[in-house]
Amino acid sequence: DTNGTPTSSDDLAGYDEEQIRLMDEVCIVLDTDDMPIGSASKKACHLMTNINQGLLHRAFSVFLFHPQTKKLLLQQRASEKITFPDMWTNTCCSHPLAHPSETGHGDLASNVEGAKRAAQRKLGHELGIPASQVPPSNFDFLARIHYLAPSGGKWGEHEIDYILFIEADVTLDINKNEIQDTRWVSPEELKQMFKDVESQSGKDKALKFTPWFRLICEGMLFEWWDKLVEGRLSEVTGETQIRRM
Ligand code: DMA
Ligand code: MN
Repeated sequence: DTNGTPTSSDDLAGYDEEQIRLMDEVCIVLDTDDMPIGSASKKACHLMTNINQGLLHRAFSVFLFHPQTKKLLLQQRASEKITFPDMWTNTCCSHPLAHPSETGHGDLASNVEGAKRAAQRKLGHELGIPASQVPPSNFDFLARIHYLAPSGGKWGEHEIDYILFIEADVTLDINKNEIQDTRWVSPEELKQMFKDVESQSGKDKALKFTPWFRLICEGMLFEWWDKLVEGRLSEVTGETQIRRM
């Protein structure tokens, strides 16, 4: 690993082989102002021992809406995922890689361009969406959130997350190593899902939705979704300050 971020060879014992391989991806390490200060493996970035030392990396979260119905596409993460397995979440999340095409040059506009390219790449990898259906120029950048969330004991997230919206008519070919289920929801249907989770007794409520999706839903999602439905999304895009959540 770069940046002297320690990992141990047995951290990944027992996990899915393909998900172990993906832990070698190289993430962009940030200061708290979202300035790149280095790079480190996905594995190093998601170990709580490193996060507790302040290690922070860049991520993106895509919210994909159907152009006619304005429904949002949700996914349920595969059991194979090392972090936050089996949880329901927004359409697609991952990390812009520490490569020239996805890192940007330190200014927000070029960072956003890198995040959009990463989003197009991962919509292909996770959901099988052809790149031509989600060109980078069709995404809208809403805002950045800085949050920290543990996933069980050893693993967790500590990210500055670029939130991207896109309306697209898509064909899906689900990668079962990443995703076990998908669902298109209206705002009312999503609110009902949250209620259903809360009324379940004897189950661990906190384990049903990913923490970042919860934060975005509790914060801004429904307001932004209304704007999208009204055709007025441009009123809320391009936020420059980082939201600390
Ligand atoms: C990481 O998502 C990004 C956020 C915003 C949590 P992920 O765990 O789905 O990443 P990947 O698909 O690369 O494993
Ligand atoms: Mn992450």
